[in-house]
Amino acid sequence: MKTVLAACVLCVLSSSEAFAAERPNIVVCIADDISWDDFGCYGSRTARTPRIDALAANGLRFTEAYLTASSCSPSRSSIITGRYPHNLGPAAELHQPIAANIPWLPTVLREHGYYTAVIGKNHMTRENAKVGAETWDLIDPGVTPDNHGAEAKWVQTIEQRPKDKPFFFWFAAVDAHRGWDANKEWVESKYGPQHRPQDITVPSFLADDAATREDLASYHNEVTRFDYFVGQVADALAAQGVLDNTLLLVLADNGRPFPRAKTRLHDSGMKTALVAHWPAGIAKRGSTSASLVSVIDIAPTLLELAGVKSPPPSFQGLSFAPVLRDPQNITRRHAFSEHNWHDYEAHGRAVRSDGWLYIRNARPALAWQGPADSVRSPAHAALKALRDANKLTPAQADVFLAPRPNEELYLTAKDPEQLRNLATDPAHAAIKTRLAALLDQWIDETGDAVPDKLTADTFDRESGDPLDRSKTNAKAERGEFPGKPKNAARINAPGPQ
Ligand SMILES: [Ca+2]
Repeated sequence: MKTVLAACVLCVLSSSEAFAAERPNIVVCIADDISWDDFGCYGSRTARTPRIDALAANGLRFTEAYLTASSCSPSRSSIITGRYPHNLGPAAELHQPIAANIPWLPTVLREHGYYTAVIGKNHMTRENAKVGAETWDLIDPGVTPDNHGAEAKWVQTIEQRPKDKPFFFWFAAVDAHRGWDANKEWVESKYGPQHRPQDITVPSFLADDAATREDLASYHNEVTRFDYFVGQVADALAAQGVLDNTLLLVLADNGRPFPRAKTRLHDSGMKTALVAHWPAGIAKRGSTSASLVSVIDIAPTLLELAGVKSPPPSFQGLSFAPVLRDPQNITRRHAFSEHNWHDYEAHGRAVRSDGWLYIRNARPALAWQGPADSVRSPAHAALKALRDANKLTPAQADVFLAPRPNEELYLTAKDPEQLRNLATDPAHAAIKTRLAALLDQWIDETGDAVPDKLTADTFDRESGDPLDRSKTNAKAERGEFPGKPKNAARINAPGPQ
């Protein structure tokens, strides 16, 4: 009798209606290719992001949040499963699917009564299976004739949702991925004036010329359009009276699509803005947290807040819910990131700890010139012109550097662009040894490896053009992905945290 009674109570408690009033709704607004410091609330002097700045001013802004990959689909796949890229199966590499055995965050939330939708860029696939209604109630690419940023259907998704369930929305913009469609689709009455090339702050590793400034201005237009639609989401939630108990997260999947940012392990590629807005759940509004966060922590946080008592053991991250309750709380000490194949062969690993960044490169003979879309950009062409005229500064020359150092070590607070490699400085040998040991421990415990035959370049390094397509079938030419030798898709150990 007791068992039956307990089962009934459990049944009532776990019904969606019972929890709908208490469990938060969750909206993740994820931008495409925006570096952390290209938001006003992260100190940009160029970007116009008033709506995200306002969310930060009324919510919580994380100052030490890091991606696990500065590469679109590996980064998104990592967030949605709460796992490191090399623990995803083929998805460690760009455009490749997540191993079939791995549970996804929205599937678990859906099983616990949430209505789930992905609207916009959906760059997450599953091996040998179509991702369908077991994961998402609604899948929509979100593009409309006058909005190729994939943001125009976010508000209608909020309005048309079933009202008897908490919801999890993954609103994924294509802004600010190249090409620059925001310029053509600009609506001044909504987004304000377009950014002017003369007002841009140019990062030190880019060329400061007219073409680069124009390239950056177009990029910032896309950042501002993303900001506008994040604001629309907040307004729609408020209009429906659900803004108070909705956790709204704003972040990006990787750094800006310019040289020395996207695909890099350095902060320009791997650090992300992370703004949390949730009036009912964030104790100190307008605060910042210096707690280290890895984006694999997002899924465990959301599962905890959704009241999922026994989540599948596959999630490797660490909930940062304690930080939402008190921004002084520190949940994570170390954060790890990867650089795997993305148009070009690569294998780099990084650990951040105590304000230090340590990078190890298993393919030091190869330049880290950025992904093919960046190599084809006006900003990259401007650097090539300086290179050919022997006029590169050391910061700019890093884009073409080959061979690269096997190891890099930076004190990021004192060297925000990571231009001064301390890896061979005897004064910092002890910290390097400590970080190298942490990285070794993580590699060992999570089953990372450096296969002999990694996937090779599929684009020309100088021009960014695809290599001879007549020979391929890109699939037939794929090498071994880094988790394969140790079957890391089956390993759940999180490594050092
Ligand atoms: Ca991206």
